[in-house]
Amino acid sequence: MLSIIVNHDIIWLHARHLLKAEQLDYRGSKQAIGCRVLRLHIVLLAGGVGAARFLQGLAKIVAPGDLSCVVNTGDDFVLHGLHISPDLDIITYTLADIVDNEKGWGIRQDTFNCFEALRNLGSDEWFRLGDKDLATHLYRSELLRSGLSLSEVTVALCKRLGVRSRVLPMTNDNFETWVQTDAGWMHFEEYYVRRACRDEVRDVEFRGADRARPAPGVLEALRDADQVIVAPSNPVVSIGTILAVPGIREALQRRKKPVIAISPIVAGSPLKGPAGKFMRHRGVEVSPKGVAELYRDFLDRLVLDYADKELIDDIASIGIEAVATNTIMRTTEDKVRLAETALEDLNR
Ligand code: FO1
Repeated sequence: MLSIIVNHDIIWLHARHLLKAEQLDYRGSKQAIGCRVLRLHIVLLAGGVGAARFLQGLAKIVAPGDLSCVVNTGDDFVLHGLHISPDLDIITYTLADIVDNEKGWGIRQDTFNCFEALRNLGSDEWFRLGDKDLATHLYRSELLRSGLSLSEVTVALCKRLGVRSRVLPMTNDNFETWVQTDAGWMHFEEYYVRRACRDEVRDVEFRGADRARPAPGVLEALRDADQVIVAPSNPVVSIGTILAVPGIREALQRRKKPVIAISPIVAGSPLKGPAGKFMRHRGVEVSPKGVAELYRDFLDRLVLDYADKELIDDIASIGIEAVATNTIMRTTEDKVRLAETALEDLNR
């Protein structure tokens, strides 16, 4: 056994031949001790904050070059003429290890001078763009205006931020999630941030879905991955959007290798956010069983919380194996353990 000290982390690698330059800054953890280093390709279907928390664990046990994230862009919108991609940024900042862990979005220790100045000018600001985050949006919007696609801009941003995993927008085409409440139709971010998810959901539309094409590399990644993991994100408006891009759901259905999901619902409530309201609107129960039903045509295995272990047989009755573990991610150790559970199929 060989030990290497990298950035004060001690990583034990079983196999010397795996000691390649690309792994030297791969953030090993105590959980990696005694584990083999995975060399298989993993694809994560990801929304925003919930996915990012899970990704923090996954990125500690999968080398950057072996990990791709297919990210929801249904939350994208234009603000002050800038293209905002909330979930792409949360995932990119997480992989760059600059995400604000307290908020779950934005850049750690960012300031909000521009946001405050706009408010002082009387602007009706409701979406808090930090100053450094604003630079990301200026950079992205300028590159988009120069003719680059969202995928190409994301590659450029990842490169600048030192992210070596692949971050793939689900589509480069216009796709927006709109929500109808008693207050009328509104963009998802307006529902989520401005109205703080307080209204009941009357209807949901994925505008542009029928014309959207998967971004380059998405279908190939889903076809070739040794394992696809569906993050503990909102199954309707974070993962459901990805599945609504024509061709993506079918690519998952065609897979021979496993697709695993982590339930974002524990004991009848979402870990975070309005997933319950959206699942009720979809007519499924707010439970891991409801999650399994939404994914039943492509899912092999569902990881649920110990609190829901009595649902395991019920979920087996719709043809999906369920395993119970602790899915509440408070510490880094919790996140790594959950990622290890999601990868257990690879050891079978
Ligand atoms: N979430 C909020 O609750 N309030 C905000 O002001 C806010 C700003 C923001 C800026 C950039 C960014 O990338 C994300 C931001 N988020 C904010 C998070 C975002 O609205 C949600 O996490 C997702 O869209 C839902 O997945």
